[in-house]
Amino acid sequence: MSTVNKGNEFKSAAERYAEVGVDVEAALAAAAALPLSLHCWQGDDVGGFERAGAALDGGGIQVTGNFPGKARTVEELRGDIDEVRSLVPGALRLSLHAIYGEFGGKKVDRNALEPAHFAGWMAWAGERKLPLDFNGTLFSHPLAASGWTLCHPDPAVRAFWVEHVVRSRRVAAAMGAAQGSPCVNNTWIPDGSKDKTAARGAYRARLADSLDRIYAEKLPAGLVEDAVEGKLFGIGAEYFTAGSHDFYLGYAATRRLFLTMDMGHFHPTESVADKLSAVLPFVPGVLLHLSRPVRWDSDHVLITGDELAEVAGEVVRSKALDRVRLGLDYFDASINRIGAWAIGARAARKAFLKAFLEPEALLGEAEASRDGFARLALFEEAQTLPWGAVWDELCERTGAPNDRAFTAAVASYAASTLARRG
Ligand code: RNT
Ligand code: ZN
Repeated sequence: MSTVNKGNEFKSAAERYAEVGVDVEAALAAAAALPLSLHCWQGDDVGGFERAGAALDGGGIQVTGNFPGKARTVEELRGDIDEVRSLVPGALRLSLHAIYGEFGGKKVDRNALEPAHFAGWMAWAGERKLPLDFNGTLFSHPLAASGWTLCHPDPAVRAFWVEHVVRSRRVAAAMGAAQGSPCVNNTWIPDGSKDKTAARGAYRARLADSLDRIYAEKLPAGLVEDAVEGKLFGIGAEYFTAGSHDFYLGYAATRRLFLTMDMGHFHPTESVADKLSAVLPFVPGVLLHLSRPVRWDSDHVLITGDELAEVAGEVVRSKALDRVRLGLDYFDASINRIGAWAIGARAARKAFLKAFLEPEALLGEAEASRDGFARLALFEEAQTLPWGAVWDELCERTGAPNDRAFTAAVASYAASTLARRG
């Protein structure tokens, strides 16, 4: 680990930040305490454990690459998650998909999901004080192969998926009860049509009806935060996606649900950062899926950049941290999966650290005095303030590797563990 100027760099960074009225210690504490929900599905390319060798199939999302070392069992995936946890500073949660249940070698269909299938996960996570979040899985299944689930014209198929999400909510409630704090239960469906449809309204009416059936079950208070995730389009659903952002904004606002906004689910020039303050007054909360679209919803590994910085900045400025949940959502099988997972989570943590280091008071003054030049100059100054030294300090204090040591740590796990996998 590089020790050049260590200590001094942080000290001078803290002094530099003090000049612009920023308390570095407060920013470090806030950034470390902010929970990021790791997505289990980066570990095995959205495969899950319904059967050996299960793979992502359909749903308009894709994983590309076949880098060796993928987790094949729940034990391997848990080992990988522990490794990622050691590489990422600050508070973490873990988001599971329904297909990651432990089904004991039996075929358990999605409409037969039980909290018992997640008892192993709950025990494992409980030992680590790692709160769980949950997602029903409405893809990679014969009854989703047509591209329709909750909107399917056949009432029997709709009922199957309604039952799946009802049961997913019960699993989430069991997690919430076990961990003593709410489990976010996110629902995303792939439903859409490749080409023109004359029945947009009918599909969406069925979606609203299916969702109403799902949320008709009142769960005990404080266990679950229900979230719905819209989308612009998916592969094979380019023309029409039933669960669009507009649909779910209206649905979440009227049914009092969390609205999920995934950074890859909008037109390229739309800004999730901008949407945050537009939707927060009207929904109980927001779940953000932190991701990186490259030309489309490609779920590239999250890295430091303007879009992530703007989202983190707006989350912090919103003063609504109690109503914003942060989830990661990217999957890349073309590079070391552990490295990919951890780069993204570290980038998210960095972005929030930088946001907590924003010269908030000075910006507020410039804003209040309507001094547009001073405001712009401050934003510009913030770009080159020495936040890298504060990031190194966060890593140091939490026992996570700094960026220099990070690559070697990933390589060491690849050599000791991943290389043994077929
Ligand atoms: C798909 C959504 C959804 C999924 C995960 C696997 O476009 O972003 O969140 O990525 O549920
Ligand atoms: Zn998402």
